[in-house]
Amino acid sequence: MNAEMNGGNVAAENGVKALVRRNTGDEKVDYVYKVVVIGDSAVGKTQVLSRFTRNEFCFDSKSTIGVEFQTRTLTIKSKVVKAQIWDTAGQERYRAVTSAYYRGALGAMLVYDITKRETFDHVARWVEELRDHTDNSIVIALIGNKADLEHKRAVPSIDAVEFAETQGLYFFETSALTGDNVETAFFKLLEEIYFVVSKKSLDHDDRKGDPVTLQGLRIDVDGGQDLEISEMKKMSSCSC
Ligand SMILES: Nc1nc2c(ncn2[C@@H]2O[C@H](COP(=O)(O)OP(=O)(O)OP(=O)(O)O)[C@@H](O)[C@H]2O)c(=O)[nH]1
Ligand SMILES: [Mg+2]
Repeated sequence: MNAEMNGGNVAAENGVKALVRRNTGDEKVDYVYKVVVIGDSAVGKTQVLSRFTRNEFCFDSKSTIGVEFQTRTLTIKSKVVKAQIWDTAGQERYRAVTSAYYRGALGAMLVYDITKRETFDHVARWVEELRDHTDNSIVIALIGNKADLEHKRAVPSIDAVEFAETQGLYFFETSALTGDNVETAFFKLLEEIYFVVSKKSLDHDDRKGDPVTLQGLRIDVDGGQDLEISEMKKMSSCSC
């Protein structure tokens, strides 16, 4: 298990300030945000993630087994934010990991396939599961993926817009294949997480003595390789 998973997870749980040291030299990371990607099998979760973190796409993507995460570091409002994005199988039979998977998540990408109506019909169930296992301040983006397959569309955008509005979700249609909107969706999600975390910190400042742990905790993670793709990936099939 890598250093980030041992020490960084604490940071991810609360979006607290973290200093992650690497063997290759010191790199300051202000925040580590854990984001989970969920949705039915084959909607393109792994490929959306792969597009965002590595700018890669694979046509022959295999179903994910187990859990893996990938990271990408970016700057939001002059802060260095490391997005730690978790991916798992949409298939029921692999979904025994639920609580551990959701623990500490500040954001979620809920993906469906615009060409498969049933993947959209299941979205309400996924939202329920998220609400059951995460903090109610979690930021959720509903993602209609495979937007390049317009000729096969089975879910009108308006249906998703209405659902997103009633549930308070952000909504984007993306294509992992062409890359359309993938960056926009992740950036929006991460920026909103930044605002939520900042607001919580401010609220905490206003209520002195409240034992909220969001502020003032600095974590030093020494040594070890800071793997960009989790060790667990080794246990799972390749995404390609
Ligand atoms: N045309 C098109 N195909 C896509 C897109 N995204 C993913 N795919 C294809 O859809 C299939 C499933 O993609 P995955 O990313 O493996 O799906 P998943 O949601 O991770 O599936 P599980 O791991 O089983 O839960 C693969 O054949 C991908 O190449 C997209 O935006 N457009
Ligand atoms: Mg997958």
